[in-house]
Amino acid sequence: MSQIIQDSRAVSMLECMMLIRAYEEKITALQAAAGGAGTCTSVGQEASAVGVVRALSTDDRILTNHRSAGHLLARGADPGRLFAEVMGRSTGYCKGKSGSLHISAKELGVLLTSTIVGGELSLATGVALSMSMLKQPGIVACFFGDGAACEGIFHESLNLASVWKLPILYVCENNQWQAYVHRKETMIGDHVSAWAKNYGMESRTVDGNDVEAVHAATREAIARIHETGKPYLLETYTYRLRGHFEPDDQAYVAADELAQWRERDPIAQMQQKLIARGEISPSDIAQMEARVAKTIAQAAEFALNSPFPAASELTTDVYA
Ligand SMILES: Cc1ncc(C[n+]2csc(CCOP(=O)(O)OP(=O)(O)O)c2C)c(N)n1
Repeated sequence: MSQIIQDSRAVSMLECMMLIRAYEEKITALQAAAGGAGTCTSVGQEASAVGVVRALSTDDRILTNHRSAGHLLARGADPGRLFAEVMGRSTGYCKGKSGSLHISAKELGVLLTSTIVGGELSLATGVALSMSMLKQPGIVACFFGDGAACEGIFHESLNLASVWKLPILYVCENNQWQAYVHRKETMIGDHVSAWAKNYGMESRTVDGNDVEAVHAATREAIARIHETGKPYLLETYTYRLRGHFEPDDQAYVAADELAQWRERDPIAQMQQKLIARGEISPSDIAQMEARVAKTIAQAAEFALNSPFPAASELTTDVYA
């Protein structure tokens, strides 16, 4: 049963990050074994997903991009239904018709996953406009990458959101990569947050590999949105540890840069931090790992045993 999770205790956030990592490692392994095309993973970005999503309320809406598994799982998505969706099974969130790139889960308030880079930016702005006009509670959280921020749609969306004073949290996950191109080749400066000023918008960059820092910054950002009635841009500075789209040997990635960011793996960092603070022990981590492994194994089993949609379903639930 899917449910929105709002537990922001450090240990719970760590276990959620571990679940996301295990989910993505399993889906890439299953796809590699089947020899099929893979997904865009968010390995390395788990702290950003969990830190932000666990700060949202049940009224808030989420729109995201092609690297969405972390956002969905942090929101409480059922990993079995997620596996099923990516494997094209009828028990998936969209009856197996969206794959990993277009999942929506209305019951979780996740309205859209967009593989049109930047597409979520204008749609999220539209959703916030509608919520504002209908006087609905809550805000919109919109996740996008540094590549999307380099597109015109980012600037148009921020401009209008500021002019219209929309309740929206733009979350730029600056993972340094734009498909196979390093952001330094396409982006001026290091931080997307600096651009928000031009649109009269408050913004901040936070260490995207520190889940507690992301969580605290998100809570502050949301408080500012409620206080000012205006949008806010939060940049989580992080790194994409796997390739753009599986399979991907990352041959184009500088080995020393990758090694440096692997040293800052958000999950290992959080485990060490909580052990140092005496909040958990190595044996607690082993138990968490076992729990997560069991959940993921059962979820994959559920999906693998689920049927594909019938051919007669081909044109139902599809809009074009
Ligand atoms: C409008 C559009 N242009 C190009 C692509 C091809 N494409 C898919 S992902 C991607 C890179 C996106 O980079 P970023 O927004 O930083 O997100 P990240 O993949 O790093 O999470 C590109 C160019 C696309 N899907 N849509």
